[in-house]
Amino acid sequence: RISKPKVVVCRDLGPDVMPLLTKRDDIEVVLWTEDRVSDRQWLLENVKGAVGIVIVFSELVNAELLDAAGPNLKVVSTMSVGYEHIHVSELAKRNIRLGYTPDVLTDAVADISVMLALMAGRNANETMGIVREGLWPKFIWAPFSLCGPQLSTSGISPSRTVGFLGFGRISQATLARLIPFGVTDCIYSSNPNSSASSKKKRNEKLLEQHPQLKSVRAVDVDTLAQESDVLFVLVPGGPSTRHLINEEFLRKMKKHSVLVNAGRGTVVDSDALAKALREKWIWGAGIDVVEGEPDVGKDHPLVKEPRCNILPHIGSASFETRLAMATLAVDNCLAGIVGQDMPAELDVKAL
Ligand code: 8YV
Repeated sequence: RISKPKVVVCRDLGPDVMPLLTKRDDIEVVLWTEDRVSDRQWLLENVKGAVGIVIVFSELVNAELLDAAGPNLKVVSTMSVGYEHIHVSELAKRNIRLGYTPDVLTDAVADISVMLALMAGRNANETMGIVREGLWPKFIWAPFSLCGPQLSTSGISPSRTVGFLGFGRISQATLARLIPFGVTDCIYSSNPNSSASSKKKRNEKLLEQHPQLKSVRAVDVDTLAQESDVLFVLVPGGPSTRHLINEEFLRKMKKHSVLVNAGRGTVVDSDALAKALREKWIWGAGIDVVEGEPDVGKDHPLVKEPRCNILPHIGSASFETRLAMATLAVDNCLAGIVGQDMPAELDVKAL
């Protein structure tokens, strides 16, 4: 009996997507079921001989895993736009292709970024705590109690400058959502390798797309810290962006500013952020990703800060988006194992 090419799938992708793999008779599908998920050893044993792996963002794809798979492996397909968990140089060395899931999650993550900005500015976590703990009946109302800085700027409040650390698809979709709030000024710090002329072109295009915008500027990191009223961290992560938001950065931010991180946890130094909130260097934070997640228990320094609004990495967690991501991850894998163009491939040799 000739064995069929094996594809290892590192999570049940649900009843709409799994059949795209399991109904095929030209591949063998090995599913890493939820009860085995923390069992790396099982994965290392079962990945042996696979031609493709469909993986999620919480699984490390390193030399150990690739060696365990062996020389048949053609494709790693991650159900994520981020690739911090993937040692891309190890893939490049072995000529293994990488599929990922950009675009389909842009709207969902931009939605949640705006939600976090509103939650952080208007003290959602802190004030919901009052209700949750049964303290509302005893609460003595005063005109300025529980207030926070307003995001909308229509006449009664000064114009807000929104800043973006990283200015890719999700940042630009977030900006578009903020324009109806009256935001007119945008600053960003992005890829140091992109040229001044390409930034200029991008800025002009954005001003044309959004006539209400008065200015879009590429700035250095210091200016970003000093001028942002709301700062969105939307960079991919990895060693080059690790702890870009540290104590020094946070000390430069405005007292009424809000920090949102829906990119990668490693970009923000958690201890520094907890200190910034505790000592009121900034107003609040809205974060969907935390360094060291999911080990974020009740005693985590950020969980203890009432002005820190934390979500457990649900930026892309809408039914529509996860369905599109899972489908794209499978399509990438199926195309890659037979050497075809993948719908969304990252060039591992260029990264
Ligand atoms: C998901 C993400 O939670 O796409 C990413 O990079 O971090 C999130 O969309 C994750 O990808 C699910 O695997």
